[in-house]
Amino acid sequence: MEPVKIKLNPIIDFGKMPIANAFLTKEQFKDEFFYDMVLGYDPATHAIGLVNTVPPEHMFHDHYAFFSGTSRAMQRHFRETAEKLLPYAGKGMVVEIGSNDGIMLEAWKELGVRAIGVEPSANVADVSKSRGHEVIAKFMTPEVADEILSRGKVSLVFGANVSCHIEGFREYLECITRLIGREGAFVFEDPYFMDIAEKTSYDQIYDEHVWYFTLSFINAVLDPLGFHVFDCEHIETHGGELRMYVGHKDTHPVKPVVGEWLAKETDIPGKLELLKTNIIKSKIVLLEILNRLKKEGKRVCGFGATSKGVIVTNYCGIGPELIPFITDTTPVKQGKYYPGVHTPIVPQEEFKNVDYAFLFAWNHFKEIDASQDRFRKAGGRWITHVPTPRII
Ligand code: JHZ
Repeated sequence: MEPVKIKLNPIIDFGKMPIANAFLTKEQFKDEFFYDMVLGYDPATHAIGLVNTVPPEHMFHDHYAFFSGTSRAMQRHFRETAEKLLPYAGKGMVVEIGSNDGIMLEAWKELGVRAIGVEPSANVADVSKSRGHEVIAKFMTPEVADEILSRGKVSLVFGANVSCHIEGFREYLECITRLIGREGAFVFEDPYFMDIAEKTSYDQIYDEHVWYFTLSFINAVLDPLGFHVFDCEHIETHGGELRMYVGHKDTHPVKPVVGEWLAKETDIPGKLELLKTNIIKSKIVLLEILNRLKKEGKRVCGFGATSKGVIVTNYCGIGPELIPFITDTTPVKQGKYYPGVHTPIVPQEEFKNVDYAFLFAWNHFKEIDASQDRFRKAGGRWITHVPTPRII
């Protein structure tokens, strides 16, 4: 069968955006990289993705700023996921694409399963190597697939928040289907387009996220390869994701739940149009809130220097005049400036004497709220823009 061809028609134009994980020093302001961020749709395959992409080497390198292990809740999530997927680990190896600092490799190790990580961002890969994990610090390519297969049989390939980053998605799935063969499984979880549309969580759209997945799109790419999604489940991480299970059509019969989710994926063009309108509304209401707080002389800061917050601040034009600083627990982000708007980032210890904190890390709300009792008790209030801008 002919491999699938994807042609994205522009739908939502966000204007110029910086690289979301490129935290800057003052000296780097003048050389900052911007691109036109436009979301597109292909009616033939239901692909939703970025019309203009940033070369991967600009985003994933030896000074990558996102460390998965910064959230306790995510550590628990990956441990529970490994336990759940244990039956798929079979007698072969597990391969994790985008293994970052080894948060999940650690879980496999504890379960006594051999797992190999593939992680092109050398600095985060080094953290996991230093913990004794087997990691190939490269992008996933046919050569890397050969290298893995030379080390042993693969039962399970897993990827969390990485598959949507890969521009050559068809070639990527070709590598993965070769790794798992007719018997193995590929399980991946990424932000689900239906959640983004429902929650107006437009801040999931940024340079690293080349694709916004639906089941319909994944099946369109897999079909010519002889594979399909045979199971899926909705999970709450990162604001709502669909975990999909991929296997060969002859060996993995489709479970009814897949049909149930597919049935919800109707009128994607209509949902994109609604998203476009809601994003504009969201910006207006958010700016009203922040401008009112400024007039009232309230002290506001940002909480969590996330990739997502880079989109909210740049798209809405929220600079240090509205949010003077952002706190974050990640050492490599501290002392740097937020991409595009150049808001200073400070350690979380400096989260004090604040009336309102904008949750750039809204997806970790439960964990954050539970850890910031003092802020709450002192009368502090959270601001969020998901699903609509409001003070919590
Ligand atoms: P968080 C990144 O997105 C990039 P980001 C990537 N493209 C992706 O898909 C997701 O991750 C998975 C800080 N924090 O997880 C730590 C606190 O300061 O929402 C992080 O910098 N205090 C790979 O960046 C940030 O917030 C806290 O109490 O949008 C969270 O980033 C907690 C819990 C976090 O991912």
